[in-house]
Amino acid sequence: MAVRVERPNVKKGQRAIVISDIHANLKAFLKLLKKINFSEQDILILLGDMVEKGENSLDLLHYVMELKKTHTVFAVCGNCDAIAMEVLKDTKNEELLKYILLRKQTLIGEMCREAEIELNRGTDMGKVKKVLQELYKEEINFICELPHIIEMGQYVFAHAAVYPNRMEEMKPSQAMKADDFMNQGYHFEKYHVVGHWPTSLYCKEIPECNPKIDKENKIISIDGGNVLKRDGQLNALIIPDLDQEEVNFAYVDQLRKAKVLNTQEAGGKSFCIPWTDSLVELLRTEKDFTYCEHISSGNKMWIPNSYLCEERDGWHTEDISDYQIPLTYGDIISVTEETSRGYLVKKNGIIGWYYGMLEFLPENID
Ligand SMILES: [Mn+2]
Repeated sequence: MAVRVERPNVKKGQRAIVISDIHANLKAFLKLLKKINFSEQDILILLGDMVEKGENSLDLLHYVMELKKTHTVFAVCGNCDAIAMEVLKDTKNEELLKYILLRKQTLIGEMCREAEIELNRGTDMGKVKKVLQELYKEEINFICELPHIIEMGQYVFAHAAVYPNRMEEMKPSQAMKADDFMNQGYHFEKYHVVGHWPTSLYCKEIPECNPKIDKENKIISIDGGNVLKRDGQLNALIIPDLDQEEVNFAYVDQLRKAKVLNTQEAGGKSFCIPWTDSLVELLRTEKDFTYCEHISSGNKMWIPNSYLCEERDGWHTEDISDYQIPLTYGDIISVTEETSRGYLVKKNGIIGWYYGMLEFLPENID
C-alpha cells in the first residue's frame, strides 16, 4: 500500500488547531478543546494515535467521528490507530490476541468487552475478527480511510515522519512510526508538524513537555507525553493562519494544581534521563530515594524509588531530572510527586524540583 497524502482546500485565514497522541484520553481532549475555545470557525487536525494506551479508545473514536459531522476535522493515521486494521486481515491472529491480552487498554479489547466477547489464550481470533468486522464496520472504515500525510498552506502534517522531497514514495509505516524524528538531520522548506515522539525525550538539561519548534529545519514536534508520562500533557499547536509561519500553543494536564508559597531560584547545572536511555546503577538507597549513576553519561542524581524498576539487564528509571525550577510566590503549578525531599512540579510545561511550601488548590482549577 502506498502512503496516502491529502491536500484539502480550506478557507483562507481560518485558525488551525493541531493535536497529537490523544491516546484515548477523552477527558483531556475535551478539556483542551474547551480551553482553546474550539469552534466551527476552526480547522482541527488530529495528528494520529487517537486511540490505545488510555481508557476510552472507543468513546474517543466515536466523539471524533461525530465532531467531523459538524466541524472541520482532519486526521492522519498513527501507528496505534493502524492496529485496528488488523481486524480486517486473516493473518497474525496469534499476535493480535497476544497484544490484546498483554494490555489493559486497547481499542480492540474495548470492542470485545462491549460485544461481550471474552478473550483467553485459547480464543479463536479468526472468529472474533469476523464478529468485530460486522459490529464495528463504521469505526474500522473510518480508521482505514485516514490519510498518512496532510498538506495545507505552508504546513505538512504526519504522525511521525515525512522524508524531504520523497513524501509520495514513503511507505505508510514510515510516516506512522519513526523515532527521534527531529534528530534525523532533515531540513524542509515548509513547516512539518509531527507527534509520536514525546518532546521531553529531546531535552538534555531541562525537562519540558511543550511543543518543540526547530525554526532552522522547519520541524515542529508536539507530543507532550499525554497518558504515557506521569507529568505529561496534551498540547494543541495553534496556527492562526496556515499561510503564515507564526504559531503558538496551549496545553492541559490532569495533575493536581497548587500555589507556590516560597520563591526559589533556578538551580545549577542539571541533566535529564530519558526512558530511552534509562539504565542506572544504584549507589546508595535511603528511605524514598536512591542515589544513582546514569550508566551512559556517568551523571549522578537522587531518584525517587517509585521511579526505579529492575529489569533483566539491571535497574531502569522513568524520565527524571535533577533540575531545580525557578518559581515565584503565587505561581500556579501542576504537582507530579510529593516526596520527602520536595515536590516534583511543572510550570508552563517545564518540569523541576521545588523545595518550598505549597497550597493545593481545589480540583478543576487549571
Ligand atoms: Mn505513535
